[in-house]
Amino acid sequence: YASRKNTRVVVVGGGGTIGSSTALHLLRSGYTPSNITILDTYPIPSAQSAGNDLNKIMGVRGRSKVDMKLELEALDMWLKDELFKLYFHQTGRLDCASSNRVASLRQQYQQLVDAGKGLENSNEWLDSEDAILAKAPVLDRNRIQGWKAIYSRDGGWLAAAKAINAIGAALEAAGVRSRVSGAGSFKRPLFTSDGTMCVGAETVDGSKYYADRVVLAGGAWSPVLVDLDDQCCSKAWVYAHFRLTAQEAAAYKGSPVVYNSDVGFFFEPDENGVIKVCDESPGFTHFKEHQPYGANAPKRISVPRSHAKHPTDTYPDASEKSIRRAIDTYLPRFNDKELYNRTLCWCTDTADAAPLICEHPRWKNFIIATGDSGHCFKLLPNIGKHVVELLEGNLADNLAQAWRWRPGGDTLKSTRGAPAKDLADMPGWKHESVA
Ligand code: FSA
Repeated sequence: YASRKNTRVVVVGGGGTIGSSTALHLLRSGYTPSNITILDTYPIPSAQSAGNDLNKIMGVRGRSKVDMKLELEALDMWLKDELFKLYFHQTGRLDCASSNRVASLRQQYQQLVDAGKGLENSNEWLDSEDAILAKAPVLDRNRIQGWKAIYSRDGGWLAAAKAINAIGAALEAAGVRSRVSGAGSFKRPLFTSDGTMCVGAETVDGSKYYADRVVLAGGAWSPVLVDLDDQCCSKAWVYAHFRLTAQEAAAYKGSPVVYNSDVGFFFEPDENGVIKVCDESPGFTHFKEHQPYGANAPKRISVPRSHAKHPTDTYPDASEKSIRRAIDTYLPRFNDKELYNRTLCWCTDTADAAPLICEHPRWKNFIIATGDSGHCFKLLPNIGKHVVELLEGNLADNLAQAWRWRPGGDTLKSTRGAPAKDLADMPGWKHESVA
């Protein structure tokens, strides 16, 4: 194995969450900056990345042992790492449930307490409306009747695009090579003449980048670029924004992130008084006939359609209803606010909601790093460290096992409440711009 100094790595999707983190950890591990090449259609933070967002949720949920370990490691970095700590707003996080969902929320709380990581110190079970209102006085008592909640003091929100941007600045300052547009858009891997070993990547403008390792961190575009044997199904989730006056915003400053799987979630206003609201849904697919590299014929694939390329697209009429419902539940005094920047945001789901991070089974040195399943932004500070471990052949067994190549299973439903619906059946979102 060549030394870190001499190993060349191409990161496809280097402008997004997993890709930028990978490039950062290559740099921090002593790889020579000019031997690291990040390719992306857009400059970092890539306008097509789900991470290119006002905010994302931070919290330790610990659904599995592996998740718990990664989330705790990430938390430590969000709190202490000089590059990341500016972007963590530790407002706390409220995970709420009512009626038939209370039992599973209670179980989630017990799991946190039983993990043996001291999480009983940062998590609190809130058994009444009063207890919930004490943590989030901005909520309306009439709208939270019968709710219970977990309050996590170590949760909050992440200034997502700003954090990726900070990685981009660090990469650029160090001299990491970056290519965008046609020169940054992946077309295919390059191989040795026997076709078994990847030696680089070609982009749509015909440029060829030779490397010892190629990492495909294409997010929701990964299954479009390379045949992943149906292990990832890309889906869109939705959000919208509205603006508060300075006076209105003051009361919401420091409010925890409030989440309820029947409703959605919202964040405290940013420094400009902007609140982002999300509904919760199983996501929307966008199936098309498409032939990713490595497939021997076209197949049905959910192909993202980005807001960056289609800025006049919004979201389905049904989403307007569910976003309005979330506002009415959480922020009823703002029911009449005008919404703007209604957007589809693309992630890619695996069947079991664990990422897909492994070497391609037939293409040596071609590494897949995708399948975030909507839960990886919180791992921005550390996910790339483990991609580098994989590159170097020393990824921990439990991570390698969770992230292995594993065809089969239902990616359309994944671990969500229902299978995704297709955007073809959801009117209202598609708006062709008039040039
Ligand atoms: O702490 C978390 O993992 C938040 S997930 C946030 C979310 O919006 C999901 O609720 C949604 O279903 C989708 O996966 C995108 O991410």
